[in-house]
Formats: sequence, C-alpha cells, structure tokens
Amino acid sequence: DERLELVKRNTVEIVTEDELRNIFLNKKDIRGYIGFEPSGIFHLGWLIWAYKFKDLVDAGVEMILYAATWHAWINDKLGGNMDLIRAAARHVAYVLSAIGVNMSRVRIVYAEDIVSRVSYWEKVLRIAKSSSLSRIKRALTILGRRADEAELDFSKLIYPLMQVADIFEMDLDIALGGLDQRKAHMLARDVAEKLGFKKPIAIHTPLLPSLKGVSRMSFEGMEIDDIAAETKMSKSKPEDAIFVIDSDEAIERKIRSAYCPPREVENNPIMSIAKYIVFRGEKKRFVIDRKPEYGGSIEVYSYEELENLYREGKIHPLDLKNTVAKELIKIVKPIRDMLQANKDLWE
Ligand code: F2Y
Repeated sequence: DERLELVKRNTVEIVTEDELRNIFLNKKDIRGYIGFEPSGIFHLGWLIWAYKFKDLVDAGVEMILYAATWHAWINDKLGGNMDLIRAAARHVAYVLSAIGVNMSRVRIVYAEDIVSRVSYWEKVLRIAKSSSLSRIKRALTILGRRADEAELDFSKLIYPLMQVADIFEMDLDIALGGLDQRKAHMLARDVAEKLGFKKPIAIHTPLLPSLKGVSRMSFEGMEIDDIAAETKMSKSKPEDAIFVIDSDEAIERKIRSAYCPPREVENNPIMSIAKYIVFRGEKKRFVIDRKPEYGGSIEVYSYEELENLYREGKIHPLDLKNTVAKELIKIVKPIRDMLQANKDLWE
C-alpha cells in the first residue's frame, strides 16, 4: 500500500505496523493527532514531526493538531501566560501551512476545548487508578525535562495522565510524536483495553540531536526514548538549536560551530540534519562544491550515497557543513518569510 509506505518513511518505530496496515485496509475514517506544547519558536527538531504530519494528512488520515496549552502551563512554559501560549500555538499552525500541509483538512483543537468536559477528568482519574506511581514518574520523560526537574511540583505528575486522557477523549486511532513521547503512548496502549478505549497506534519520529552532539556521558542501561530525550535539540539551548526564523547568517554560524566528527555518521548532528531534514528519505540533488585542488565538486542523490562517502572520509566536515547549511537555508527561508508576512497574527 502506497499510503503505508508514505507513513512509514523516516519513522523510528510504529507500534505496531500490523495494526497500521490493518486500519489502512479496513477502516474508512482514520483519526490521528499530534500534540505539542505551544512555547516559543519552532525549531528544526519539530520539523521532523511536521513533515510526518504532512505525510499522514496526504495519506488521507484525519489529523488533529492539538495545542496542549494547559500542559504548557503545567510545564512552566512562557511563564504560564495563557495569551502567550495561545499565540505560540498559532505560530505552529503557520509553520505547518508553510511546509505545505493542507490545513483545510486539519482540525486544530485546543486543550481548553476538552478539559472543559467532566468526561475528560473522569478519564484522567480512571487512568490514574490503573497506573502505578512509579510508572507515571518514569513517564515524565514526555515533559522534555531533566529527571531532577520533572518533579518540581505535583502538577507535573498529572500531565502524563492528561496526555493519555487526550488520546482517549479524542477517540484516536493514531498518536504521532517524537520518540520522547513513547512513554505516554505505551501507557495509553497498556490501559486502553482495560478501560474500554481504543488502543492507539503509535508512530514515533526520530529526535534531532543538539548541535553540540553528545558528551561523553554514559547512557548505559537507559531506554532509547530517555537517551533521545536527553540529547535532543531543544529551544532551551538556543545556540545548539536552529529555529525557523533564524537568518541565513545565523544558520551558517550555528552549523559552522556544530559538532561534526570526520568519518562518523552516528552522533553527528550535521549528518542527522542531512538525513532527516534535507533528504527525508527522498531522492534529491545534493552538491558538495569543492575547488578542483580539493578534488572538485561531488554530487549525490540520496542520503545513503552521502553517508557512504562521508564514512570513507571522502567528504571533509567543513564541505559537508557548507552544503547542509545551503540546503537548510532553502528549506527555512519560505517558512521564515511566511511567518514574517503574518507576524501580527502570532507574535
Ligand atoms: O512535546 C511534548 O512535550 C508533549 N508532551 C506535548 C503534548 C503532546 C500531546 F499529544 C502534551 C499532550 F498532553 C498531548 O496530548
């Protein structure tokens, strides 16, 4: 099935693929969502799920864009100012339309729309009664904070219950998210049957690593989603992230100072950007401009070709950086321009 291939590309995991194939075959109206905490400027890491959101819309899934405004409040975003939080949600909708998401087929839901129902809070409590405290604590990864910050106050323990209740309240077939959202989705799957709700299929996209790369920290014994959450690009470190409003110069500067070990493709944020943002599993022309004395220009047409050459040491990190910056600017510019043109509506 063509739709299945579209939805599968550039994901880290689908839980489960059989279930996904099955609903594509047998269900007419498939409902999915992604939720986000509106909390500031969109960065490259978010573009990965944004492109996947587009794929799902294009595959005919009825997608909800869920602005988790109350969750952003719990998570101390934008000082808990709900007007700012709602403005940040509009900003996200503009970015999605700028990358070509057909917004006429997307429903935007605000947390306010569903937390106003008694049935929602009943679900929160029913989920709580089916979950151990230790499991909820482990699920705090989904707040995107360091473990020691995640329990700053008690409201943060309510958050995972709300995220699972969101899924049940909106009666979703598919929950899309970055790999760091895995614990919420697995909890939802585990309690769904017992509580008589639909068991959501989870689609997880990769997380972009911070431009600084990974320090020599030990990740032994940690789960993949916890590691990914720990090393991801996030807006809390603006110099280690690239934002969709960054100027060409800012993008070039950040890429130039990013970690980019020669011949190494794992733990290389520049290669990750090439893979997940520039190529996205598609074929395209990617030209590494080099002076003849440095071997002349190289053209590749897929990420795999680039990866092989880089591993073999045939591309210097600086040349890779220059091309990735150039390609990235092509992607960011239309988004930046669109946001600029609608500035009064979201800022
Ligand atoms: O990106 C994040 O930190 C998510 N935990 C935000 C989020 C997404 C949802 F889909 C919160 C929610 F409650 C959601 O239902």
